[in-house]
Amino acid sequence: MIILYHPRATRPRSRRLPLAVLALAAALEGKEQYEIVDGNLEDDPTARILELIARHKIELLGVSAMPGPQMVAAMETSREIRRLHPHVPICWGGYFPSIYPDAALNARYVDFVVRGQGEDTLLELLDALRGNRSLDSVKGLSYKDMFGLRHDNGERPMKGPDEFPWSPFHRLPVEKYLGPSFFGKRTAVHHASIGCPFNCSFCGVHAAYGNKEKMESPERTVAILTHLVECYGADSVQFYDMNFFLREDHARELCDRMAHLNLRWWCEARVDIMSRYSDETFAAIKRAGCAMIFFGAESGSDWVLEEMQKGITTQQTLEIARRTRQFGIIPEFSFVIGNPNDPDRDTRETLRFIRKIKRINPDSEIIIQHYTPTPQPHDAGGEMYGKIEVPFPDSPAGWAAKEWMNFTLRIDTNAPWLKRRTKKLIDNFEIVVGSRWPTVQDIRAPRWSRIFLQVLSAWRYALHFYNFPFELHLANQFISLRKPKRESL
Ligand code: B12
Repeated sequence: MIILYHPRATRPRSRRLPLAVLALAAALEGKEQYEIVDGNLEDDPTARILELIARHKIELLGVSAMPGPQMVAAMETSREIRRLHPHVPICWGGYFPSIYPDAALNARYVDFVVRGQGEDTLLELLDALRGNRSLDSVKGLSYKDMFGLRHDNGERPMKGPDEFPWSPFHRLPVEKYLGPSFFGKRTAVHHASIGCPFNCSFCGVHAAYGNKEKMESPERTVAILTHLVECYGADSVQFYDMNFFLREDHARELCDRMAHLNLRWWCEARVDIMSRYSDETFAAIKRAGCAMIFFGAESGSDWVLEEMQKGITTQQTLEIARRTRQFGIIPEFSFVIGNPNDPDRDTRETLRFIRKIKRINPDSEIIIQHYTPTPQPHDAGGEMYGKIEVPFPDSPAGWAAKEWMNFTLRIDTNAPWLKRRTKKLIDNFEIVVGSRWPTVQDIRAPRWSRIFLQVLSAWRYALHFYNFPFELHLANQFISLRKPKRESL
């Protein structure tokens, strides 16, 4: 038997379908005996894995790990399984080992690392473990041999979603994953493409997947959504693709095909691409049920956008703020502030820019994060923005330390180029703007709590006075609004 383990990554109320292990399960379905263990669902996933080991012969424990608390949970379980059952081979896949394969393989409890897309690599690894092929013929695999020597096989070319079978939803209690959200009572998730063709210098997708994007056909996306609606009563969906809209003709076709499902939905898109879309396409997107679009606006400085190879302009972001308002779609703008070259100027300009966005479209949701360096792949020159060198930890345990967890979660990167004063300004502005315009996405927050935060913060925002927002910290502690995009534990 093969165990596919998805360690806990979020609070139970934010639990969503574990797409990574579902994609792997699709590759195994009908061919292999396997079991999914989801830490977002089970109280004690390690105990559940131990129970499976006691009852079956386990050929492989496949562990999915994103950087952050999910990696910590992956580490703790893998360590325990290795201690109690040293003969069970353990393979890590997902964003953490794809971006930091060295750190993952340095752990005694990780035998194999799958980099990037995992379906075919997993099948070939199983073949190799059964002696039907050699390990070094498995593309996308890194491993330690019996002498402890490290091998990194070549990259695996990426395949499009249509080349793989559907997720075997019946292997999970889907109803437990369709929780209420701002978008509906039963919100599903779907990934309708894989990868991203852009080279933004701070993004982990490029580092894990290279710079290609392959899209699912509109027919298949709509067939899967129909299944989620008809079999499980989904009334809303969040698309997790990096770029849900890459081509206008594809966007039109998809929206026209899905409109009859009456779903309310959220997706991620780029301001440069969407600012070129016609009014008819915007209207079709709205008609199809789109309620909110996440945009990586990143900075209010064009020189920073250029340096980080983002490929968008501040003018395009303002244009999107205006057009989303015109069509009644809420834009969610994310910023990564405090870049290495001139963080003070970048911060000043970006805070001013956010205020401008709010004037154009007060409904805009604002997400503020600290610029966090991510290793860049060799094909992008391997150099990080600002030519900085970061002493990344060389083991999962190193990454689990508090300072690196804060780094990963973009709470405090401890960046040597960022003065504490500038960091404070970013954090203070975040709390002021987040109180002045509390997110609409926290559906549990009562109306009075939003009004209270708005009243309390109004004078600060009006006077541009962000220093020492003690009262807002206190109020936010009690009200504790959900932080979109920071849904980890
Ligand atoms: C969904 C999601 C979340 C959800 C997770 C929901 C859940 N189900 O638990 C939530 C909202 C909780 C979340 C939180 C965070 N996330 Co997140 N998230 C994503 C997102 C949007 C989609 C991931 C996904 O489902 N992909 C679809 C599946 C099919 O693809 P996949 O995961 O890559 O899996 C494939 C391969 O990796 C491989 N694989 C994966 N696991 C395994 C295991 C084995 C054994 C094998 C063989 C192969 C394998 O095979 C799979 C199929 O091909 C990605 C961005 C993106 N679009 O990819 C960011 C992303 C992964 N997140 C990221 C980050 C930073 C975070 C946070 C740290 C954010 C924060 N500031 O708090 C937290 C940390 C979470 C944690 N607790 O550890 C970054 C990671 C890169 C980086 N820079 O570190 C990403 C890439 C976003 C970005 N552009 O930067 N996230």
